[in-house]
Amino acid sequence: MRTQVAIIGAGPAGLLLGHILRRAGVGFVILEQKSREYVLGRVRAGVLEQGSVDVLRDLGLGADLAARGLTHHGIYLQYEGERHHLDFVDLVGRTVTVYGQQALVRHLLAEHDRLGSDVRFEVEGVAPHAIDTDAPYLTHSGGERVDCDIVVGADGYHGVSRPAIPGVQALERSYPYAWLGILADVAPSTDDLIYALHPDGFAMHSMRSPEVSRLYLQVDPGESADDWPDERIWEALQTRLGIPGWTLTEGTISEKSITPMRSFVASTLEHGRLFLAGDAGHIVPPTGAKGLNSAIADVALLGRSLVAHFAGDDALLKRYSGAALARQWKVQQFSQWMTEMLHVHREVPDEAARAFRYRSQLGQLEYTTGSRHAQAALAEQYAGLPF
Ligand code: FAS
Ligand code: PHB
Repeated sequence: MRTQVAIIGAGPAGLLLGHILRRAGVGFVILEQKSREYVLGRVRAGVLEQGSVDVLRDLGLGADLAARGLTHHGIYLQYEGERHHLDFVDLVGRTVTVYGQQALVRHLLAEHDRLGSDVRFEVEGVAPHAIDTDAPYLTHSGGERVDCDIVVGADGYHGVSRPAIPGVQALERSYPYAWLGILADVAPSTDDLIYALHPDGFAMHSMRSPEVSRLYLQVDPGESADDWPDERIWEALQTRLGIPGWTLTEGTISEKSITPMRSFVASTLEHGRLFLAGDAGHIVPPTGAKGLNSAIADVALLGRSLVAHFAGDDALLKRYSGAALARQWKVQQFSQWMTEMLHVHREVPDEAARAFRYRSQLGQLEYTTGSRHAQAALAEQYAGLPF
């Protein structure tokens, strides 16, 4: 078959890019290795920056957001039994919206189905070819060849597109902890998200709806969800999130998963006619709620660039990789700062050094919650830098 843009991956990046191209009348196909059910079943990110909400609304995807999205005016930072609210509207005039990645993927896929987009699931062995010529193409185990003008790798951290770039480097670091995330069928016990540093470890209270809570616990990287029966999870959440006069209401846990913590940025998001977007090009630890938002930021820029390309103007496309990576490195430093401030660093071997590190983190939190300037800097980055 022949099309204009061949997209590898039907995660949020691939599906949103397809939506942008379709609105501009640019032909595309999306090839996804997993099943539709698997893609729809993944529970991941939960918070959209103001810029992401604006992009989705401008693309006609605002109805579901308006119906399900929960507008939040800020977050709580908690440490040493104190909970401090940062009011983003007061600080920087912006809000964030709690809207699960699952809801976004579901809505995007429903739109593609409604409009008859060519989104194919369970396509194995996808491989890009001739990406440094003006006639790139994909092949896959089904024996088909997909000729196209542009290939987009929206295939995540473990995809095939980044390795197809000769000499691409991955600048990365890992963290000595992971997150155990749960979905619980219980109304959230808080209005805004709570990020808590506790001597036992980090904990966070988020949500998906007025009836469903999303909570996270810092665990050691080698642990599995099997090591954490429900009782142990709730006991740890009560310990790490509890403060006098506040109750964490428990409920049935419907989903449990462990997310490793890593930071990674590819040295380039392009090679010839191949462009990377989303996790294929970069990963952040979820503490700053930037993974999904970075994918949306990439795709908003790449989509506009590709539409201009097919209209005969390559100026934006030539700038895509540099512009997307410049924004990503600002996101990386914020995610790293939030992560290192809010997690217990048990990996530090020496007890005195460990105690110093923890007390220094408390100093960061005390300064941040005590300074309007520091709060504004956090708010500006959490609510989202300009696209
Ligand atoms: P995705 O990984 O979502 O999608 C890539 C798609 O490409 C997948 O469907 C995959 O099956 C497909 N694919 C891969 N290789 C392929 C091949 N060879 N052929 C065809 N298809 C292929 N972010 C947050 O902000 N907050 C969070 O709490 C959070 N939690 C996360 C938990 C987990 C377990 C993971 C993995 C990520 C989490 N993230 C979180 C980040 C996450 O939301 C990503 O940023 C987001 O999914 C990025 O979207 P995509 O770039 O589309 O990549
Ligand atoms: C979530 O709701 O899944 C979520 C929220 C904020 C984060 C990470 C995850 O920083």
